[in-house]
Amino acid sequence: MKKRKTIDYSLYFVTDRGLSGGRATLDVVRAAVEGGVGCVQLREKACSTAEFIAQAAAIGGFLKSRGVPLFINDRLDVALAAGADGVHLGQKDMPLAMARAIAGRRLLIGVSAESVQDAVAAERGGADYVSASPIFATPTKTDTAPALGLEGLQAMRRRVNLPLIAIGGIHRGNAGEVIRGGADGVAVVSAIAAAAEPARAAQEILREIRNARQA
Ligand code: TZP
Ligand code: MG
Repeated sequence: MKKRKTIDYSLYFVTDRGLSGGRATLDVVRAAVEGGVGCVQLREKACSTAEFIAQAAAIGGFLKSRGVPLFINDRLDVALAAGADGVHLGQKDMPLAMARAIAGRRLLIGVSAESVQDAVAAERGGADYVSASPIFATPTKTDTAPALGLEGLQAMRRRVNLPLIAIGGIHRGNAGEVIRGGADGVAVVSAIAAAAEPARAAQEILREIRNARQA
């Protein structure tokens, strides 16, 4: 898909081949989409550039047929080469201004914010969404800034109008409180990638998100 007007950030799945128990990333993505995720981010930290592009093209082809956008973690070049919908940049990745100068409006750009200042800068710099990172400490990624907690999330919410997506240690047991804390959506890795039944896991997290919105 290319730049549909509204993106459903409610449940955003970030892939991790190491946590997928030997299952192909495409198969886990299929199940996650069946379970209702509205965004997928392909996150590959170790494979070759050629393999990253091939994976992105294959997963992007499937997602396009489902109207679900594909974001690429870190790598603007891979996102452009594979025709992905967006790129997700951390604070140590390519600066937002450079990424926007290269990609223009061809890519949506999401930025990880580790502080209120990061989030405000991302909004001013023209990001399409901000992810509050990490909300809770998580074994999936240990080289993070200190956990923001729900208070840190609320502080960000007060300062940014962009879609705000919470990541880090989120699962069905705490997704509701994260939404009530001001997040527009939650991003998860292990809660879906490592689940025995990723489709069901996604459905269960979505149910918590919807219940929290109604509360
Ligand atoms: N960025 C901040 S925390 C994190 C990333 C990619 C990992 C989140 O993984 P999990 O398994 O959902 O806690
Ligand atoms: Mg990064």
